[in-house]
Amino acid sequence: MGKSAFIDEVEISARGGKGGDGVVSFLRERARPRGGPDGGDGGKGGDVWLRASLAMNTLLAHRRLRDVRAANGKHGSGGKRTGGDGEDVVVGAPVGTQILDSATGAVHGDLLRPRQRVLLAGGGRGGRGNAGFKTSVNRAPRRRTNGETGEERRFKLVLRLLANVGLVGMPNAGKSTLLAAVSAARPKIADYPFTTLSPQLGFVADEFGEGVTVADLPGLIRGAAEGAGLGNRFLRHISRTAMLCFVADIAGDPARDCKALESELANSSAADFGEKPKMLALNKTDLLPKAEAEKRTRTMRENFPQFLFVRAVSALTGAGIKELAPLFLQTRDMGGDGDKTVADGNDNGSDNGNRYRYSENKNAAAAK
Ligand SMILES: Nc1nc2c(ncn2[C@@H]2O[C@H](COP(=O)(O)OP(=O)(O)OP(=O)(O)O)[C@@H](O)[C@H]2O)c(=O)[nH]1
Ligand SMILES: [Mg+2]
Repeated sequence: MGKSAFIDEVEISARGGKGGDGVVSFLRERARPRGGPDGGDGGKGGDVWLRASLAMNTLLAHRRLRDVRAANGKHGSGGKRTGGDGEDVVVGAPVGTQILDSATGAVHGDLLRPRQRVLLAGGGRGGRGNAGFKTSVNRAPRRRTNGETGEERRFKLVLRLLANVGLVGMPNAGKSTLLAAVSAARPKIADYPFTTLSPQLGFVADEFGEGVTVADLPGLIRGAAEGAGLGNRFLRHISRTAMLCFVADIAGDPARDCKALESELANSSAADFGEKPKMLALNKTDLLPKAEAEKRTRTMRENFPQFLFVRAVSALTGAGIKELAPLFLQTRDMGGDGDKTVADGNDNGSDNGNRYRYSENKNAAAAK
């Protein structure tokens, strides 16, 4: 998917249908010349809904929508017939879409689970026909009311992908290769920086086919938080992950890379990444002699106690990758918004605090 196809912010306006009018009508039959009022009520105007779909991962299609209108209700008719309701319009949107009121910026809704629906604009109520105004003192009312207009509102839709784990790293660190190695996802991989132009999702499954989603982001560079490169624009897509996995080239300067990544996250306005659990995958071990790779891994573990886990892997050869998957799967039990991730179908909504089944790094809790 090219950069242009990944749209994660759009404005749309939604208008509910107008309610149908009530009508004035009197029963006229040869046998019953004064049959009384029988004007029916108008039908309700249709609603406009947004509905979460797993099949979408961009708001591209919504750019062309702009104005979404539901159908008007039908007018009532004689014989006390109520007009039909206007049809609802249901617009699909990716899971993770936030709905903000354009005028106030307030959060109107958040699509967190597949098939969840949020009402954007309600249809107007139908008017009342004169049949409904009949009383003991007024047996032939000529009163009726018009249908109400539907709600009209403007929203900003903002996509924040929901994933359990977010991969962050410098360009070329091997994030996409890692995603391909742990999941069935087939992101573009190439030997130049900024191969990945938009977030990609992969699914890591356990032996029962249940699992977690992993988001692969475009590479971050120094100054990303200030808007340099592509990374900054996409940081919000990992703002709701349960855990971040830093990916660094072990054959390069992983300590420098990790520090740079941390400062970019610290300066980002997308979220408070300081609070987020982090782990580190030292990638490309195949480029170093085994002893050297082990030594560097130890050093990194000592110097970066904030990482819950430090693992040496080779996304290319697959070394160490099997051991990575369980660490990713662990995030199912972690607190935070990651719990709300239901792309894996694990929608139990449980929230039993922030806990890790285990952490190899005793200092991790204390260090930040
Ligand atoms: N030797 C070796 N090369 C690797 C490994 N993992 C990835 N590479 C190579 O590194 C290059 C970059 O890999 P990508 O997966 O595209 O890196 P990325 O971090 O996704 O890069 P961007 O999307 O540009 O940020 C490719 O040529 C990969 O084949 C590894 O474990 N060992
Ligand atoms: Mg990539």
